[in-house]
Amino acid sequence: MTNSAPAPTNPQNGHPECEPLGVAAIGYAFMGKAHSNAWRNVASFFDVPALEQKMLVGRDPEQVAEAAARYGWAESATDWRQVLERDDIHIVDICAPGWMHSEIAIAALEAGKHVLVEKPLANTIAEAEAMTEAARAARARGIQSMIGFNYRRVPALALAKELIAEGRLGTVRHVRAAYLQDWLADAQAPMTWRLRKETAGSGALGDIASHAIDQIQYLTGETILEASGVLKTFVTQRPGPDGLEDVTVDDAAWATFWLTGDIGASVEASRVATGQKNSLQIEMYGTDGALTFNLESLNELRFLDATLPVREQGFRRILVNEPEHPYLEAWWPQGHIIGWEHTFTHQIRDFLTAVRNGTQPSPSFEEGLNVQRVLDAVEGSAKNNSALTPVDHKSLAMVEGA
Ligand code: SOE
Repeated sequence: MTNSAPAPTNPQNGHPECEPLGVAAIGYAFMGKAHSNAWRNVASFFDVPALEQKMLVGRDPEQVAEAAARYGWAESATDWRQVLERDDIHIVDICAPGWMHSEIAIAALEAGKHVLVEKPLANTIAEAEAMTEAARAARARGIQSMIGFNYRRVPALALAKELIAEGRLGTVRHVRAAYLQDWLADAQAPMTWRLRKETAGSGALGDIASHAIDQIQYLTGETILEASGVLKTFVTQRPGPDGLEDVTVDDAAWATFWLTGDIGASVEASRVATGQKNSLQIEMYGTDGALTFNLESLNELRFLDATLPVREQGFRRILVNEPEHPYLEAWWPQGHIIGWEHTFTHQIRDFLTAVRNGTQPSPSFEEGLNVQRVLDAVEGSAKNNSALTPVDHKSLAMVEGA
């Protein structure tokens, strides 16, 4: 920042927000790498507060040091508590496995750090509730928090949200979503933390159905009230470092939902869907139109306008790559498409904008807790022979409290 530029003021706590904002990330594997790339690039494309990548934290000292050097972090550490002691670190980005989210997030918020955390919010409802309470208390002190449902930042899905909000689908009645991967189709695929309940919370349900559930509620603006579900573990043991280990989470999940607004929805999630690599499919059907999307062609949205004469109707492919589409003015000339990693850059752009303006970024921890409650209802239903199960929102104020 130049000396002449005024430091941005945080209207909620009245203190000038320090610039550059110091950032630390916890975790350097898949998500840590994706987030690091976004922290490194965001200021090259978007107007965001000045930031510095201060510290990357991970368990293995050599690997985290190597990752820090490669991903542009000034320092590395093996204990996340070091981050809390640093006055020059203002933002903590939690990319560690789910079982670590609540302890780190609550401690960071209490230490006055803004927090971004990967989805799902936590492994249990109790943890997610404690995080949400901590986020509320911190918000009152001008400290912001956000959960990383990055697919909200796919331009085609952000456009879908705009079209639905403008009423181009009329009354939405029916939603279908599927999130299909195949990295566990091979029974010899090794054990990882993602396959243990104590570290991951659940399997395909929390890891990928959570994205579909978030999208259904985000796109429609409605809330899931009831769920019924089935969970299945097809490969019950997998090779670990010390021999075969029990898999304690689901390989696949099926759920049907009923939402406010009288919308019916279904979600399928699988990590054993042979041939499907990372296919998040969403279909929405309304009285006046329909939309379809597939993450494997993420620059495209298909839209059918049912208000046209029937003989002219048909799904149109919109190449969502024009400067007037969400986020795209910042990137390349039209038609020079973007990819999956850009969603994380958009997410950090939105998070930093909210931090600068002293406003609550979305999705909030309340929204993360809401998804957690839906996941919990699906698990409860699956244990109870797919019985229709109310989503225990406690009160809808909890959902709307962001
Ligand atoms: C990140 O958004 C994420 O949800 C990962 O955590 C999943 O494992 C991935 O496969 C989909 O994206």
